[in-house]
Amino acid sequence: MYGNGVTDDVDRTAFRRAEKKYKLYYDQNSKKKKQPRPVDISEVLDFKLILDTFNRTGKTPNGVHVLKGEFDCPVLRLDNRPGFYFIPGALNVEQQCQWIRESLMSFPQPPNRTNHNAHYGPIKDLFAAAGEGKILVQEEHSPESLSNGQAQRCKFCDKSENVALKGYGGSSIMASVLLRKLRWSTLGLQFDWSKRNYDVSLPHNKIPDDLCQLVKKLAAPAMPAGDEFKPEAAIVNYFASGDTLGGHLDDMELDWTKPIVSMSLGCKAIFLLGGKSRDDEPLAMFLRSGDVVLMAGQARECFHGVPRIFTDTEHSEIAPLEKHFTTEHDRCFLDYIGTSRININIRQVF
Ligand SMILES: O=C(O)CCC(=O)C(=O)O
Repeated sequence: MYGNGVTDDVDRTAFRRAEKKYKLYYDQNSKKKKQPRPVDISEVLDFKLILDTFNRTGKTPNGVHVLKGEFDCPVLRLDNRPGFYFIPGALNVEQQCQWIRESLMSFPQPPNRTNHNAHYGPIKDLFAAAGEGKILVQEEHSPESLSNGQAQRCKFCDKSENVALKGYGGSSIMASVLLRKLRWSTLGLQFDWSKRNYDVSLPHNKIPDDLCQLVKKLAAPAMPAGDEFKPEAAIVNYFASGDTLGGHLDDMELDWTKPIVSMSLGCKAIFLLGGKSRDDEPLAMFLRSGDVVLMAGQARECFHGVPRIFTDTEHSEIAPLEKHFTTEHDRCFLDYIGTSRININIRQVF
């Protein structure tokens, strides 16, 4: 799904054309300054607006329904995408802040793996090290690198200390650079991207209890009657400006009647929900901080992806987070999320 996630031929499929339509491109103006190319969002579904209108008038667009009363928040569903549910603003701002903190401080901690593992081995305390201006030093010929198959052994150093350590033949990189390049971390059962499967032999911690409790509740509208969701694995996606997630299916879980529970945090994004073929015209919709999407049953067979996040202040819609991350200690979270998006998607694997 990452890297070469978009495998179809350029522009051949409806999904690929939609990705290109919404992707961030830059134009150069006469003063040779890069400007984001304007994007046509007139066809992007806005479930927040649909819900606001429903609350005022009792009306929804054709094919959109609001399930109200049965769950903690109103849940929207679409006639033409059975198994897909959208819960606008399912997480309040305190919950959003909590999961942003966790996504940055604890979720990337070993034994959870991140995209950096393959190159640098396990990295502890990346977010704190980035805030302290530390440098990650790779020791290329350490005994560990030979015995456990990791490419390198890494540790953080203060900048001054690093000058001396570099002399031993390692290379170094700012922790802040690695933080900006953090693309995913995995919780619970660890997903092996190279084999596109869960590797149950890898050491892992259970999904934290408070996340499990929350997700069980959120999953309820998409669950088979009388059944309870079991959160066993999660993938946390980190998006910086210009990052995209190519069209893909999540098909490595055993029972597709169980939903994937997908929580959005930070900057607003466009999500594409296609059909069973990349040739099916995808629906584009906005995802804002606090929105939750459920994909179960037939929706599990639908291609989906994220072609765009909006990091500019006019469109990112993170003002509620700015009001909450106010203390000196919280400044670092706001600095990150002000130009980033985090997605936590939780799965029942078996
Ligand atoms: O970022 C999102 O909202 C979608 C994430 C997703 O599709 C995935 O990780 O499989």
